[in-house]
Amino acid sequence: MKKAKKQKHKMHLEALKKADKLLYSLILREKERQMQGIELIPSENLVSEAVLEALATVPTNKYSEGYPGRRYYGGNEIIDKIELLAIKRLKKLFKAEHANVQPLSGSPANMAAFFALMKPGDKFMALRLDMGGHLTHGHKVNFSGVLFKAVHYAVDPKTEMLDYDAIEKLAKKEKPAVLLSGYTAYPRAIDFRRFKEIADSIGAYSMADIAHIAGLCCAGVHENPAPYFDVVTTTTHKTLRGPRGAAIMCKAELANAVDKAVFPFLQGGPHENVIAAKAVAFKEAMQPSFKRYAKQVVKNAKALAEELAALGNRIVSAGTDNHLLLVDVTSKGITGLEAEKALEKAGIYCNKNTIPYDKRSPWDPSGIRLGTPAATTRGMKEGEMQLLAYLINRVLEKPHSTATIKSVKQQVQELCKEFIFYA
Ligand code: DSN
Repeated sequence: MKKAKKQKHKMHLEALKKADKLLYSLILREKERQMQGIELIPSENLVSEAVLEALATVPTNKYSEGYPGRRYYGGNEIIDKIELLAIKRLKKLFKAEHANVQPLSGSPANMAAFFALMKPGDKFMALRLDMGGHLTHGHKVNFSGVLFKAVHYAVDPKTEMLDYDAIEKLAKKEKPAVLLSGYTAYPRAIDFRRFKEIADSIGAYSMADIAHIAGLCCAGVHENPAPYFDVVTTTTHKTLRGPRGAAIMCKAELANAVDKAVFPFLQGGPHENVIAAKAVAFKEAMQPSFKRYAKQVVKNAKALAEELAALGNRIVSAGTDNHLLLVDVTSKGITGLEAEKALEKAGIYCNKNTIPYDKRSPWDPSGIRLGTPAATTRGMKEGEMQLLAYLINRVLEKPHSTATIKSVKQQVQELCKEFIFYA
């Protein structure tokens, strides 16, 4: 296999090493775990040294409740410039009319978006959690299912893909205030234009949660709903490859409602060091190298899915169009939990996941979810994905064999040595 160029990003921890040896050693161990294993959890990625540096800077010291030019504290002249820069870059990146970069994470971003568009008790429509939706898309244990009335659509039982005609029929019957698209474990392209048409036909707000695919959307690898949807929420740390956090984009006429829902309704002081790091990541995502990265993420996911299928694994929906795939591991006679644990021992990280119409429980479902954003950031390509598929398959076939796990772990570590990202 052709060796890829090594990429090395540094972590600057000299003061921490002196001040707190225990914490320093734990952080170092976590870095080693990340470098000596393969991260295939599709919602994770590896940020650049520039993003790491921005995170560890003095805006963390500042209170800045409010928005640029309208703060409840003095001393925000420079902070305003940082936040305005992040907003400007995010709007440009996604061709959005308005952006709020303060949401601390994906769940509060969705909560703020819902409260900008609905009152408690109002109805919205989204995909079921066990078919790829998210907890905040109306699950009964989550605020979204407790405070609002959620109606769920499903994927087609045969194709395991969205059935837009069925969604339209349900939307016309239920007349939700918000039609939500965008998912957390759906491996196929989303027809956002069709969702917008359906929402318009019933006078509903169109909302997309593009947390997983944001990096693909802004790079033009996936349809970007931000220019024409009413509201789009995203996290910043998945395919977008920024710091942990989130953002909301919306039409200009909803700007006030969205901003008010983030602050003062939901959040207090924004984390301005994280907003600075978001601004760095947005700039990185504008570069031609990021477009190449996003294309490679998808090529890698396809290569991984195809090779796993060739080795006899059932891939949900028979493939992938984005950065993730779902493997029905019951096709190998094991469960999702067993697969996750065995792969973890071999240094391959993924998460157990339900598959559509799963007969098993979410705690030990039938599938695993694999994704390529982090491995692609390390520089891996289709050849490495084929090798990974072979290694994953070996573990899935003998999840209880110590010898197999040991041998796979050795091969994983050999591979990782060629793709060190953090020095
Ligand atoms: N936890 C994220 C994921 O793994 O998809 C969603 O919130």
